[in-house]
Amino acid sequence: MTYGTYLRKITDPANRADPYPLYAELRKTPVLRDEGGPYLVSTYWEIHGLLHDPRLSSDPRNLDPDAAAALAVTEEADDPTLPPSFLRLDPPEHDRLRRIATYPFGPPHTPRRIHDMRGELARIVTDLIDDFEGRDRVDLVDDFAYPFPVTVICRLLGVPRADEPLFHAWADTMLTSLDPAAAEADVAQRRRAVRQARVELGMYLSELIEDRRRAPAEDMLSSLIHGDGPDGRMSHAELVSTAVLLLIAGHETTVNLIANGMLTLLRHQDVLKRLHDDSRLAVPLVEEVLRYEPPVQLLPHRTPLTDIDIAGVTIPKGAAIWLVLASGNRDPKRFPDPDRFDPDRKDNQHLGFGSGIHICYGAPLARLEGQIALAELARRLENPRLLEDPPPYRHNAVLRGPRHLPVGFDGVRPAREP
Ligand code: PIM
Repeated sequence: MTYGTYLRKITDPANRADPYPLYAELRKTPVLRDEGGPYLVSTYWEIHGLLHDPRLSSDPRNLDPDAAAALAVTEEADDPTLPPSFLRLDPPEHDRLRRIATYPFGPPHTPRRIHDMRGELARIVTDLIDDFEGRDRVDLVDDFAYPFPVTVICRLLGVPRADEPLFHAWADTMLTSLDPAAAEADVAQRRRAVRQARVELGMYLSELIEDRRRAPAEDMLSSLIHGDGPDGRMSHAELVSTAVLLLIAGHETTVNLIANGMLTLLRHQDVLKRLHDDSRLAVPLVEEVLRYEPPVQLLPHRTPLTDIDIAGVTIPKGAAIWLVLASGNRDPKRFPDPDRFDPDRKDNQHLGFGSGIHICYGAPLARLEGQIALAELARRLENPRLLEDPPPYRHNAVLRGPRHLPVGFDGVRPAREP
């Protein structure tokens, strides 16, 4: 598969800080065949329709060989040691695994799991901001937006926080499979690296799962191993794949939600001031950040199980489809004045968490993490300001966010009494 002009532009680092004019151009052709490459879908209702269409598969094994050839992600599908995670499976396998993973994570079986973490999340945030005292500038990515969700997902799953340097390196390598530019560079070499990283992370988590089998603890891995619902238990290999997914997803996306959120607030000081005065604004604000600057910009490698007619185009079975969520979020046919950042927006049914059966499993946790993080930063930092605008961005065009976010401030207000 080749990448056409548009994918080249989307992945061009020069467009990373502001890809939105490019998306506006894309929307002139809602379903666009990118010069022999993937079909790019960029308008809200077309993306929404496809996300709810059972003819669209998330399993890369359904891509025709041409479309699959350039995708390092097919490593996950080909890996003989580990089955694909539910992110890359269709019903009924997807539904069974996601349901089992939901028992220890949320309603109806564990309705208070995330709610009960509120105090713990607030303490982690307080400690990180306390460490800013005596400084007049920080990197909000390295000093806050990254360590916060990592600490949370480690505690939730039961992964030792001290092992972060180890799994961070594997996670980074695996995420290059989502980077269209990287996938084009040296496909064979990249596939090997991605497969190797996934195998090593899998072996690491497999050992941890064996430990918990012998000695259960109060964490999600233990619940997944020992819990028994109407769907039964996962096999050991399914458990490992699920743990790989949750660990990576839980720590590589919320960092961008928090960093994109702070960047947007620092560019809209009136909204920052409102949040400082009333932390309840954090709830609609996080939804607007998810619309305006979504951490997952596009969903690559979906494919039709049969020819699909949409917006006057026939997308053939097996073709690669890329759903540009961030473009749908700026579609004026769905959101009035879409390029305006407006936390008071009504009817904000954004695509930041996707939609349909694959809608973000971690959304309740991501929302709470985003709300607490942004509210506390707004409350405690005195006169915060951007030191670099735009900040330097990560290479990845799919999981988009600043690599660093240098912020200056005049002081740190005291923490709230616990
Ligand atoms: N990661 C965490 N939530 C969603 C993701 C994701 C979605 C699509 C591609 C890559 C990662």
